Formats: sequence, C-alpha cells, structure tokens
Amino acid sequence: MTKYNRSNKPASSEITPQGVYLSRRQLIKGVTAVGGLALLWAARPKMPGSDLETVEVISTPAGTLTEGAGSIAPTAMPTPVTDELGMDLTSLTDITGYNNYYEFTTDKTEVARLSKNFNTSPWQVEVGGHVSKPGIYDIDDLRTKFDQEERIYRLRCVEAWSMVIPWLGFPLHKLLAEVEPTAKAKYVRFETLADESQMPGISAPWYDWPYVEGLRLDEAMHDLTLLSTGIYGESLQPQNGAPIRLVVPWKYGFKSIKSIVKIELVEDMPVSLWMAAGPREYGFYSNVNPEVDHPRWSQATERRIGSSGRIQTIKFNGYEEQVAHLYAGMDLKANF
Ligand SMILES: Nc1nc2c(c(=O)[nH]1)N[C@H]1C(S)=C(S)[C@@H](COP(=O)(O)O)O[C@H]1N2
Ligand SMILES: [Mo]
Repeated sequence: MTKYNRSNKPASSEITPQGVYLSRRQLIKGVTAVGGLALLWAARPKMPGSDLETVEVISTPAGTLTEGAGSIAPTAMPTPVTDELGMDLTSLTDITGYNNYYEFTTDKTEVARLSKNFNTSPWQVEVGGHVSKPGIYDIDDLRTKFDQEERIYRLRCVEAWSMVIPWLGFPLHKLLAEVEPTAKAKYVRFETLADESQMPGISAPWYDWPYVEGLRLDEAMHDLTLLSTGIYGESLQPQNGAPIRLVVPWKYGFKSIKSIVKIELVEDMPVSLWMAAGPREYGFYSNVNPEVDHPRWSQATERRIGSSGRIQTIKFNGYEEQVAHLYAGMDLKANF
C-alpha cells in the first residue's frame, strides 16, 4: 500500500486537537527517520523512577512504532508532516475556515459561521437505482460498518487554489459492493441535502438545487475514491460536508460533493449542478489537468492555501499513476 493509504482506526481516545495530532505524527515520522536508534532507545534497560514506564508500543501498518513521552532520543528531530509528495498538510484552521459550499454562501470565509448549526443528526443516506440490494443507511451504521481509514489527499479546486487534507473515511467501493450494482449500472449519481430552512444559499435562483455530482462506475469503484466522515482524526464539521461527503482527489474539488443524502446507480451520465450551470466551462470528467485551461483562467499553476506564491499543477493532481488507465484512449481536452 502506498503512503496515502495508511490505515487508521481512530478510537475516541485519539480524537485530539490538531496540535497534539501533529506532534504525534511528527513523533511517528521521527521514529521512522531514526530507525534502529529509536528501537535501541525503546529497548534500553528499564530503570525504576525513569520515564520508561510511559513508553507505549503501538502497532501500525508500517510496523511497530514506539511513542509516548520520552520514547524518542533527543537527537530525533521532528520532521514536518506531509503527503506522499512531501507537501505539508494544510492547517485545520485553513481547512475549516476557507470553504466552498454554495448552499450556505459563495463567501468562502463565511461558510463556517453560516453552517455552524447545520443539523447532521439524524442523517440517512439512500443508496438505490440499478442495484440488487438498495438500502437506507444511517450515518452511524456507515461509520461503524466500514473501517475509517486515514487518507492524505491533495484537494485542487477548479479556481486554482489547493490544500493537503488528512481525511478519514472509507472507500466508496465498499458501500457499492454491499448494494451490488446490476449490469445496467454505468454511472453513480450523488445528491446533497437541499434544505432551504438551514441553507441560506439555496435561495440563489441561478443554481439548480440540489447539488448533484456524478462519476463513471469505474471511477466510483477506484480505491482512491473516498466517502469521508472526518478530517484530522475528528468528525467532519458542517463547512466541510458533515456528516459524509465524497472525495475524488484526481478531479477538481467541485466533484467532491458534500453532505450526501442520496447515491444512485444509473444508466446514463448524470448532469451535475456545474454542468447545468456552465456546460462550456464544467464538463462531466473534470480531471485536474494543467494542459486544459478553464475558458476564463489558466490551470497551469495553483495557490497552496497557507503558503505564498504558486506551484505547478500536476496532471490528475499527482495521481496519474493510479488513475490514467481509466482514461486510456480518451481525448482529455474534449472530455474535460
Ligand atoms: N454540496 C456541495 N458540495 C461541494 C461544494 C458545494 O458548493 N456544495 N463545493 C465544492 C467545491 S467547489 C470544493 S473546492 C470543495 C471544497 O471542499 P472543502 O470546503 O471541504 O475544502 O467542495 C465541493 N463540494
Ligand atoms: Mo472548488
């Protein structure tokens, strides 16, 4: 398994503030970096009255690591926490304070405030269409039925800004396997709640609510495609799409539809809210592609939130190796 796919089953004891989370992660990286030294340090003779009793050995998919106060040699410098490309994680403050969620407002810095009291419990997700076993899933069932993994993904908005986000969630294919798509299922259509009483942005008449997105079935079945329920080890906040949202890291951010209430397996390509709003500007595929500009701006570079300057945008947002085969033989300019 690649680094972005580390398994992580957060216990309630792991629900920690970001600062603690980061230092814990840095600790783990530090241990990895010093390798044998840390093992020696952990295995050193225990002496009464020392801090050694606090050393805790935990098991991770990467092997057994030692953590806890005093478990690392002072020479083990904490290293920054990054994604698999070495890019720093975006701060929780930025991830929860700079959002696109048009059901609330188009003002990115006001989404958090306006969505603060959004009611995410009880919450159900209806899964149906061309499936053998349609069902209505309670959010609590989805959280417990499927292991919640941590996935560190880059999120590239079509507006040419980006973040690096440590999501919690489970791959969509696990849920799809449960409902058993039939031979007629060719696409997956997703819908967000549209509740005018809670979502002030829905009064805007120029969008065709509810927010709808879609994937081809093979894109939906790809292991990178995540249903996310959390960020930084904590439950999603309303502004990030609580209680459950899609994350498709190789596509522009708008494909990652928030606060999902309905997932439908369909025969025909769904028309997304953005395709309906601007068919010349927003296509069905919306794969991140620095070679295909938006009609009104370049997609060659992006602004990483929390850093200055601009960085090169990478084809398929850096996931080309994993997803390019899905588009073999397709003209990516025509199928934008
Ligand atoms: N329902 C819904 N989902 C949505 C949006 C939206 O307006 N409504 N905005 C999209 C866009 S444009 C982006 S970039 C991402 C932003 O996700 P974030 O705020 O969690 O970073 O959510 C996407 N999902
Ligand atoms: Mo976006």
